[in-house]
Amino acid sequence: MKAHEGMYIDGAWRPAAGEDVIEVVNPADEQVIGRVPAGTAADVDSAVRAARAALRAWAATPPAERAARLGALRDALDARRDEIAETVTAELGAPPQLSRAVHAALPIAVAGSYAELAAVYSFEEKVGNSTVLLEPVGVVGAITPWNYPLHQIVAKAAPALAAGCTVVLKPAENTPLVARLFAEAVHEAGFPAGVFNLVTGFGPVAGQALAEHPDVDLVSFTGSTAVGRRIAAVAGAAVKKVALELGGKSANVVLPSADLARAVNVGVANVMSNSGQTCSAWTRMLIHRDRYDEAVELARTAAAKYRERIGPVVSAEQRARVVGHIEKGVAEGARLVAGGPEAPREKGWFVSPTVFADVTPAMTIAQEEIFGPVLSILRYEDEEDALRIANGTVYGLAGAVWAGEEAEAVAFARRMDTGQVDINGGRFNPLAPFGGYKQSGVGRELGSHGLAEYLQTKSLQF
Ligand code: TXE
Repeated sequence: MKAHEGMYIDGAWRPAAGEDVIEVVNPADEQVIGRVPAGTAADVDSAVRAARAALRAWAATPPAERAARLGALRDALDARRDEIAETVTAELGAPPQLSRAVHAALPIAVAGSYAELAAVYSFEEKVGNSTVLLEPVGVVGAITPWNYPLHQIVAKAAPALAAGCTVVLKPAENTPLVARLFAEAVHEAGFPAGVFNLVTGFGPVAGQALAEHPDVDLVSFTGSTAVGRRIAAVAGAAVKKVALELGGKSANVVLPSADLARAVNVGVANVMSNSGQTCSAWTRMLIHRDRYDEAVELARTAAAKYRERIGPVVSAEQRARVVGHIEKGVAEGARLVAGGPEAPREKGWFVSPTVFADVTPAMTIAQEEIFGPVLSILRYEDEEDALRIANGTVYGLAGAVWAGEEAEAVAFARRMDTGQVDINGGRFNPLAPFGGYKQSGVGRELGSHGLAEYLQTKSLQF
């Protein structure tokens, strides 16, 4: 098998229908590191057929057995921990430490959480004289981005499989190698043939074919708002279910009583991590006018620490997009206090850790997702002003509030139009639902809320 070593369909690696390949490039040095098939509608169709054929038996498999397979998947991923980290470093450009601590560790934890959840989840409820059965939605088409390549896959595939759905995955074209590792782990974990299928390919070809396929019952998509809108329109026309996890422009609200140095340092780290390619990143830092200058100085110093440490962004295209936003920030009158549009290295798609001060809420850099290491610091007058600014974008994915007392931060967080808020720093919880208010998306991922997305109800009346 060549062209290029096939796709995982119906329990085996099978040759692609066509000859086209995707060249995978290391963003840090622009070298080609691998090739995978560029799947077409024919490959998607084979995968969807396999998923459909496997559905009834998998849906009828006792949850305890589904949980056991997920536990084996978690272990198979764990056994590949180093390989996963190395692969993500190679195809995303993430620094090795980040790859180990986040890109490998997080999805292993999430797979483990669904192994546990599937074992205890109640797939039947009593409501008065009715029994409500929670049944799998059916064949899931999962379309994932490159920013946390394995996490995005596991955050969809694990709850779908736990629910009893079967899956066809179309991962991002920039990061298909870790998706292949995932398919190997699924195979090793002993899932029946057809329960999970992988089709690599480009978005407008393989992705579109999957979203449009009439035999897909639910499309779960994470990516750009533009593509999300298109998928929602296609799904809407076919009355197909969708889950969408789209962009963000999250506010990091530092209330006057907060520990300013800690809030700013953690805030800068949050934006620079993964070179800013995080949908939930706190890209707008909101500071009270009395502490504004001090905060800007702290942010300038903090950003400098990332100059040597930061990885590249994923592609030349992404770099051009980020640089375009930085140039727009300058043109619209924001004050550059760190970084800027110039390429810091000759090779690789690097962007300097960039901080803008004197950003006003109407500026493009305060409204649009940049998806690069760019922080905007905005000034607010009082709490009401801070709330207006925080809620003043089309997005509502995440955010943060810092205050001297937790209760004060929580009171503010209750008024934010957003799906997740970190209180005085917060800590990642794989069981907490993640997803957007407003145009940041539809549906939730992770934990039992993430599992519920893949279930539909049937009421038996007695
Ligand atoms: O996303 P795309 P891109 C945002 C971020 C970034 C921008 C562009 O702001 O700068 O999107 O990134 C598949 N039908 N996010 O261009 O194109 C594609 O193959 C079906 C936010 O990489 O949306 C990939 O698998 N599928 C974000 C996936 O969609 C299609 C993460 C995402 O790619 C398709 C990534 C089509 N017509 C980017 N076109 C987040 N929310 O985390 C593309 N795809």
